[in-house]
Amino acid sequence: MSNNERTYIMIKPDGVQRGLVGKIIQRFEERGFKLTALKLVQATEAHLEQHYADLKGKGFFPGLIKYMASGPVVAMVWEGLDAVKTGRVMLGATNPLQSPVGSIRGDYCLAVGRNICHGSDSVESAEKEIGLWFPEGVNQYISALEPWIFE
Ligand code: RTP
Repeated sequence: MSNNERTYIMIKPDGVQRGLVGKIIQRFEERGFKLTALKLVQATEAHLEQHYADLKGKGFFPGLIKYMASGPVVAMVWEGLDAVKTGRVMLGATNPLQSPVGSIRGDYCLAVGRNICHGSDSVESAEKEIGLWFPEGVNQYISALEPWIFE
């Protein structure tokens, strides 16, 4: 493996409410990624404002924060070859209208304001987001299944 990236993937409150947690996790498992961390979190608005700090000032920002705080999210770290880029491809485009059928958003949602999942857009933002959502750390488990088999 030429890299072993980590990406932060989050199932948003609408994805949790609609019962899509299992399906989304299944896609990452079946693709070959390793689940490194997972938890259900009711995030505060202050925490979400930190997560979406780059979007502060956008017209949709207040609505986005309210939506993201409206219920629990599933916070996850997935690890493997090109996890960041492949994770984004698996999610689809930000707007479900532009998301190909076969991607998570292309199969399960319709509106940009209810797009059910988040994935880091670069290795740098992944590390930042993992630190924000898992301040306790994600490497506390020693797996007997090393090295990870992905092919
Ligand atoms: P995400 O961070 O959630 O993975 O989304 P993204 O990188 O694909 O897109 P970004 O531009 O960072 O936007 C973050 C989230 O804001 C909501 N949004 N709403 N109403 C709108 O026009 C609008 N635009 C963006 C979406 O929930 C998007 O995922």
